[in-house]
Parts: sequence; structure tokens; C-alpha cells
Amino acid sequence: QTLTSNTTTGGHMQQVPWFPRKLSDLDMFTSKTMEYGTDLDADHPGFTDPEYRKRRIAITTNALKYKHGDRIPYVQYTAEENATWGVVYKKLTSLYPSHACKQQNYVLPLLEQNCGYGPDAIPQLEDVSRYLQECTGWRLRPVSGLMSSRDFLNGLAFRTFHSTQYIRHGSKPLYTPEPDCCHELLGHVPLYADPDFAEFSQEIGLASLGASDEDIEKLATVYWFTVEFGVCKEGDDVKAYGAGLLSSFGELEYSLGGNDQKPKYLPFSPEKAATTKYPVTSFQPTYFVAESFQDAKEKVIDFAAQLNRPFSVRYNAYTQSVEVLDNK
Ligand code: NLE
Ligand code: FE2
Repeated sequence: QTLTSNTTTGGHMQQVPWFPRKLSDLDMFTSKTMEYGTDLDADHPGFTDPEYRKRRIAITTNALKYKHGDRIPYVQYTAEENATWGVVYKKLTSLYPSHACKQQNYVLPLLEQNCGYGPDAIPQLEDVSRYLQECTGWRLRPVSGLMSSRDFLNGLAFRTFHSTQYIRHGSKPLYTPEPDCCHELLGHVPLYADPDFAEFSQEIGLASLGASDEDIEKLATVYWFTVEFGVCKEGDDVKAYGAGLLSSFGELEYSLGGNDQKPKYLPFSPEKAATTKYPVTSFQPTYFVAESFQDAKEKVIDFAAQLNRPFSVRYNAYTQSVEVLDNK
């Protein structure tokens, strides 16, 4: 971490890792992405099919040129890509009524009415981003590859979700270890239209601004066990809200104990989640159960206050910037 931001706390100058102060500062991350796949299974079809790789490079050039305020360019998806989306869409939406949290089921029809969701064609990020801005002020930014945890989490502080625009390999529609547009559009997007989830997720981002490397690691792990793979209570039931579950037919069934599988459930605690190890290329052995998004948000706020940072931050929604507060 080479860049630093000076903050004065209690009259002393302190150096902390650089962090964005306003929405357009996220442009600083654009050219820092890495290629996907370096630590993932090398035999995954997404890494070994040269035609597929070429197509991905073509789609990610949009993201490399993107600047805050630009429209997100539409992608002309091929018939094959739309067909893959259709398979994923139909399979997942058939499981949502029984497996997905109520917010997911509430929002999906709204996305069908307002931004082109349906089994026939991949919705466009620009249309989705505009709709989310109307719902909760969240927006999407196209991303060309893997970001560092710090950069990705920092984006969340500004209600910005960095999103891929290409689709998974057609030969393995029901599970992929990497994010793709099915994962973003079906897993993440619907919940960003929910006000409580919107706030919860932003809190993880705010806690990451100027955090130490060690604390970034903890926050990224909390993010993993909530936004990516969280489940939540709904009356006497447990339902999925994590995007990695909502975008994978295979893991969505498994996570709720389908086919007699028995993953382990623990009550959500950021302290416990932050230090739990997890695999990235297979189903999760452990899931954390949230009481509600509001409860999870309060727990994350308390957790963030214990982290090792000499200041706190406040988001100003009018200016879309963060204010750094001297006190802790
Ligand atoms: N396993 C998920 C899916 O198949 O959509 C992607 C997870 C990305 C973190
Ligand atoms: Fe994700």
C-alpha cells in the first residue's frame, strides 16, 4: 500500500492508507484490476477455452475506459450468451420462492417490470444501475477484473457496486467460482434495491476506508460470510440472501440442506466470521445466520468501532462524499 491520506486526529498528523473521499475518486481504481483466475482451478472451462477468453477481453475493454458519470456501454450479447443466461434465470427463479429471502422475491418482479429482467436476454448494467439509484442510491460500475479487497470494499462506502459484465462459460451454468453477470444481476442487484440491505452493505464499506491491511482482511471475510454467502432467519425458516447462493442453483439448494446435505450454521457474529477460513472454489462448509439486515448492520457498526483506526467517517449523501471525523 503506497498511497497515503493524511488525517489529523487530536492535533497529530497520521498516515493511513489512501482512500477515496468522493464518488469520482473511484476512477483511481479502474486501471488497478488484475486478471481473474490466478488462484482458481486452472481446469475450469472459463480459463481454458480460448474463444471464451477472447470474448471476455472484448467485453472488459468497456470497463477499462469507464469514468464516473459515463453511461455504462451496452453489450451486444450473442445468442449463445443469452441462452446461458436463460438457463440460469429459469433454474434460479424456480427455487427463489422456497429458498430466497423475502426481499429477493419482492424485488425480482420490479426488475422484470423496470429494467429488462427475464429469461430471454441479459439485462444491461446501465438500465439496472439507473433503477437502483432510484430505489436506494446504489449504483453499478463496470469492472474489468479482480480488484483488491481494499478497493472493492471502499467502493461500497459510496453505494457503488463494482460489477462484471461478461457471462460464465455455457458448459457449467449452475456453479462457477468467479463472479459473472449472472452472479451480479441475480445475486447482488435485487438486494441493493432493499433499503436495509443497502445500509448494511455500505457500513462494511465505510469501515474499510483507511483501514489497516489486517482490518481489511477481516472486513473482506465478514463481507464473504454475509453479502456473498449469508443466510437469514425468516420466522422459523432460514433463507438465503448471499449473492453466491442466489446465483448458484447448486449451492442454493445445498445451503438450505437440500439433498440431505448438512452444512453447518452459526449465528452471525462479525468477530467470529472475520477469523473463519473458507474455500473459494467449492460449496461453503459453514454459513452464518443473520437475525435481520438491521441487526447485522448494528453488529457490523459495533465491530467497526473496535477496529484499529484513529478516526471515524460519515457519508454525506448530498455531496456523495465522506467526512473524516477526528473522534473515534
Ligand atoms: N458460485 C457463484 C455462482 O455460481 O454464481 C459465484 C460466486 C462468486 C463469489
Ligand atoms: Fe459477489
